Amino acid sequence: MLETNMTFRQFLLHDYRNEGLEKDLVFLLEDIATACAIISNHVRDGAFKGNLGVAGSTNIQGEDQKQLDVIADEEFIRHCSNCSRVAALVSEEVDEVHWLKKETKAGDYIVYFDPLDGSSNLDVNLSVGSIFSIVQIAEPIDTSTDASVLIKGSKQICAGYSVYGPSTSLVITTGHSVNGFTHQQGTGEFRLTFKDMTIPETTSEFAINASRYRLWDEPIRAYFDECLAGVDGARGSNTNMRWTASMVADIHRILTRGGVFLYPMDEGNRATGGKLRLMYEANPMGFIVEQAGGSASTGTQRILDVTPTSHHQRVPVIMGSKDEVARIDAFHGKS
Ligand code: AHM
Ligand code: MG
Repeated sequence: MLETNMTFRQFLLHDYRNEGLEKDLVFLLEDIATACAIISNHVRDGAFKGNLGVAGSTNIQGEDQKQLDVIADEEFIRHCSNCSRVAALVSEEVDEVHWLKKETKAGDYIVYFDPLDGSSNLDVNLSVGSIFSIVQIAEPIDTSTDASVLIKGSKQICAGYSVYGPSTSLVITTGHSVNGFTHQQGTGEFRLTFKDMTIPETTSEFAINASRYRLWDEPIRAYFDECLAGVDGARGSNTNMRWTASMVADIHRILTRGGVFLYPMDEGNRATGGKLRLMYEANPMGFIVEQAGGSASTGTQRILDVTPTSHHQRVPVIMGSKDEVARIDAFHGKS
C-alpha cells in the first residue's frame, strides 16, 4: 500500500514489487529526482550566483538561454547518463539528439526533457520547473538518424515534472495513477504528499494568455467569450481565470483543484504550429493529465496520438478537466 510520507525510493520499490516497474527504471527515476533537487537548489541560489540573467547563447528555438537553462540541461544529461539502458537524451535546449548508444536493444529507453520550463519567470521569482518523459523502444532503432526518436506520446511509459515553487514538488506517472512528492528540507528526500492525484471532470477555472485574443482562431475566441459572459451567457455559470506563464505551475494547479490549460495555435505562432513543444511539454503533461482522469487535445486530436515529424515540433495544447476539454473540442467541431 502507498503510505503518505513514504520516500520516493520506497514508492519506486513498491512499484517494482507490485507493478513490474523495471529495476533500471527505478534507478533512472531516482537519478532524475536527484537532478530536480539539484536544479531546485540552483534556482534558489540563482540571485546569489548571478545565474538569473541571459547566458548569451540562443537555443534551437531562437530564444535567449538563461544561465539556469544551461545548468539545468547539464544536470539532466549528467544524471540520465548513469543508466546503461538509456539510448538517447532529447532536450528542448539542444538542437540534436544526444545519443548515448551506438547499438540499441529492444527495451532501451529514450528520455525527453524540458530542463527548465517557464524560465521567463526566473527574474521575477515565480515558479518554474522541469518536465520529462520516458519512452521504451520495442525494437532496436537506427542511431544514425535523429528521426528514430520521433515516437508518439501514446508510447510513453513514464512522465513527470518538478515545480520549483514555495516548495519543490515532483509529480510522476508510470502509467497507472499519478502521485505527487514534496522535497523535504533537511532530509533531502522527496516524500509522498499527494496520493493518486485526480482531476475533477468539471471546472469553472481556465488558464490562457488572454493578451493573444486578437490572434486566436474563432473556436478559441468563442469559448473565451462564453467563459467571460458567465451566468449571462450560454454557459450559465461564472468562471475564474489564472495564468502563471509557467506550464508546470498551471498544470500542477489543475492536478490539484481542476481547471483547463490552453495554449492554442494563433496568428502569432501558426508558422511553427503552436507555441508549446510536443515531445517535451505536450506529451508528458498530456500523459499525466490523462492518467489523472483528464483529457489532452490539440482541439481536433488527442495529443498522445499526434505523429511527430520533428523532435522540436510544436502543437496547440488544450488539457485538463475532461468535460471542459470536450467543450472546447466541440467548439472546434470535434465530437
Ligand atoms: P519555455 O519552455 O521557453 O519556458 O516556454 C514555455 C512556457 C510555458 O511554460 C508557458 O505556459 C508559456 O511558455 C508561456 O507563454 P507566454 O509567455 O506567451 O504566456
Ligand atoms: Mg518549456
